[in-house]
Amino acid sequence: MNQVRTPLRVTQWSLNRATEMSSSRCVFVSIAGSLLLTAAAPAQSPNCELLYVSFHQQTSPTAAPTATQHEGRAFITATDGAIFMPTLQLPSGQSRAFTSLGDGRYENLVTVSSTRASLMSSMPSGNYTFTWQGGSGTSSRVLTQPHAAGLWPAQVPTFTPATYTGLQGMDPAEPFTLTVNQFTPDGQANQRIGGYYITENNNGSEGTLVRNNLLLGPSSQVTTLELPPNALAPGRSYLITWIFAHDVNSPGSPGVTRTQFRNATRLAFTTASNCPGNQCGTSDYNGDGDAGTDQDIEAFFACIGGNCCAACFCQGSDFNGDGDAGTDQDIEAFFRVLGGSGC
Ligand SMILES: [Ca+2]
Ligand SMILES: [Ca+2]
Repeated sequence: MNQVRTPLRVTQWSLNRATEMSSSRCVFVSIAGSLLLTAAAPAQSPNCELLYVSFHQQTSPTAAPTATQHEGRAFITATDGAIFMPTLQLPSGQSRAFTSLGDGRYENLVTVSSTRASLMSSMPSGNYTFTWQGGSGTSSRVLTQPHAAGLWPAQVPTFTPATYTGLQGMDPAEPFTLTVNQFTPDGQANQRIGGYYITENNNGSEGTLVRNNLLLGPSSQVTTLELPPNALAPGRSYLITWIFAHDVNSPGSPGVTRTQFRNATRLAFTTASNCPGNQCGTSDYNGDGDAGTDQDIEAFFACIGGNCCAACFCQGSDFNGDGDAGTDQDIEAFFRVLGGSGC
């Protein structure tokens, strides 16, 4: 199975980079670098990409996901040497600066739109010129995006009723089978992406990436993927996003100079808690495997203060399990257990 490499960073967009890393490099054109400079320091060949995404939210086992937002972004990613001060020129002639994401990636959020039509209007077909400074001076590459209306997947990912219902309160200690509708890629697409990723749910926004199972090529058409046991933590809220995407290489550009059109459907769920609620804590309060350390004591008092770490005792500061949190009795029980006694 041709599985996309797990990204190092958390964001939705880093997943895009993960797909880039599996492809070959793009061609480049040196503009200002002299022959001497070019010979002394080969020009870089960063990846240049446009990403169009229609986000959908699924809030019912049976109703179709509804579009929530449409975004257009551009990325330039160093592959073989540092690049500096990259800029993007839109088909309109407008110039945009990129923002560094670290580790060689630069991003420009071109537009956020309420409809797909306005997205395509703000980020239309045409020539996008990526320019950067590097070892050979100033270089640039033109990405031609020929699809005025986009080359969107015909289907929007939709979790089956059983998957939607089963995810709510699922037991993370057990494997879980995720199933979505069929994805039939357009024949014009050079490459497809399907599959899912899961992040923590920060009040509806994507938090830390906890699992990435995006697939390239023919594998992208699978409609069932398994979430293995213990990939998630109990009693936590997550966002799962399934993606159907077309990757389209720019005509005449043999490498990573390409455009991706993506339908993404997001679903919020909370795993079942396995916290007993009425038990005594242990001397490894912070759950790092070491019992009775200074860190355990600090974590316990931080939790009493309202800041309980994710791996800490699941009852929080109700150490003695009597239902009252952070009392003198909890503190006394904590130090008794730390001293090797019972609660
Ligand atoms: Ca510990
Ligand atoms: Ca208590």
